[in-house]
Amino acid sequence: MNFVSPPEHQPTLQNASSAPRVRQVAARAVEIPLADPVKTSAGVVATAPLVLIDVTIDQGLIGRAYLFTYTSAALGATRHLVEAFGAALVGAPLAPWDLDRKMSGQYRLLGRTGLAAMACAGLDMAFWDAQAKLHGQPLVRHLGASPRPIPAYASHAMDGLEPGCRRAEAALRDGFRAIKTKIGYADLREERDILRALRRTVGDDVALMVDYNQALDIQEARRRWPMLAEFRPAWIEEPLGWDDPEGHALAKQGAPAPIQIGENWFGWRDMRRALQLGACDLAMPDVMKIGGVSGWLRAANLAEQAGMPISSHLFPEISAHLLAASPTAHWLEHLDLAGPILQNPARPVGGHLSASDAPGTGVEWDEAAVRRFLV
Ligand code: SMN
Ligand code: MG
Repeated sequence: MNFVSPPEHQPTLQNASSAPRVRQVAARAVEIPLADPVKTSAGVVATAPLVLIDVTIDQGLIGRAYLFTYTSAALGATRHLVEAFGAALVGAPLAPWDLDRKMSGQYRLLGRTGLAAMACAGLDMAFWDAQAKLHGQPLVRHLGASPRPIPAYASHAMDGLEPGCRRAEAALRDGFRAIKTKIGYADLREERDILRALRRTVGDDVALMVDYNQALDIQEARRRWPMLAEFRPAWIEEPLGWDDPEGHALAKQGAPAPIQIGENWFGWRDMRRALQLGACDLAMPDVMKIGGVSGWLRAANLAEQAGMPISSHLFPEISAHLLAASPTAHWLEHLDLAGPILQNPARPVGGHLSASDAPGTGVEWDEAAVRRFLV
């Protein structure tokens, strides 16, 4: 498929001289113990290391966003990059598309990937938050869409048989009609028994997504496909390495369910390459790694060109805005990492999450809680 590269959006129409300017960028590091550690085939994520970003523009208005660094080992470096990259933008007009292009140019030699990409994306999300607040609009309305309930799934982990079934029962009681479990157990029979118990627990009408977190190679994937068919998964997520679109295209042949990837795409070009290679049936960019709001909008454009459903990865607060503005919106992942330090944590109702109708993204810190978790 020949994709038309998403337009490098024209500079915002507002006259740069009239636009408020970026005055200060602050980044704080917190680490929040998780009530439910995220057990994956790649290890256990027991805490949420987050970088909290505050971008102050003229008139004292503050744009906010957070980044999730997966491991505390990456927390300090990411916080430093946000502050260093932010300092280089002080004095620039608040125009998110222009600032996105500026960051891409400034760090072209470094390479906008990895922690550098994450830092740029965090600033981008904060710029868009500030821009929407400046216009007194929720981000979704600032993007030209209306808030609406987005179907959300409860994102669970490699919880084992009994704990996994108990979590699934609790999610059903909370109104979810879709649940993701992480798999990649060493023993295929153990994996089969756990999925059998989960499917029996949730019944046939609840969507059951499975996430291998890159655990398999192509031979093992083909070995597990017949077993998986029994459980009719809604999707099979990241069976192979995130950076193996060719392998995913092979694994997709004969797979018993749609292949879902995207959380590890750094920027829209990774996504375009995967789609051109036929690597997946579904796309789930991570708003941080794909490049913030600017990156997401490019990704949503690519998904629409390909007629591919697009789902979110983490970051439920901002994702509820972005999916409502995405033509092929699919599922919102509900896995609450930042809730303990937010004034208004994302709380799905009846298995759906609507964007906050407060100006911006609705991300506002609970400062007393932030102080408790500061690193
Ligand atoms: C995931 C989420 C959070 C931490 C590690 C892994 C996962 C997902 O890949 O899709 O939720
Ligand atoms: Mg995943």
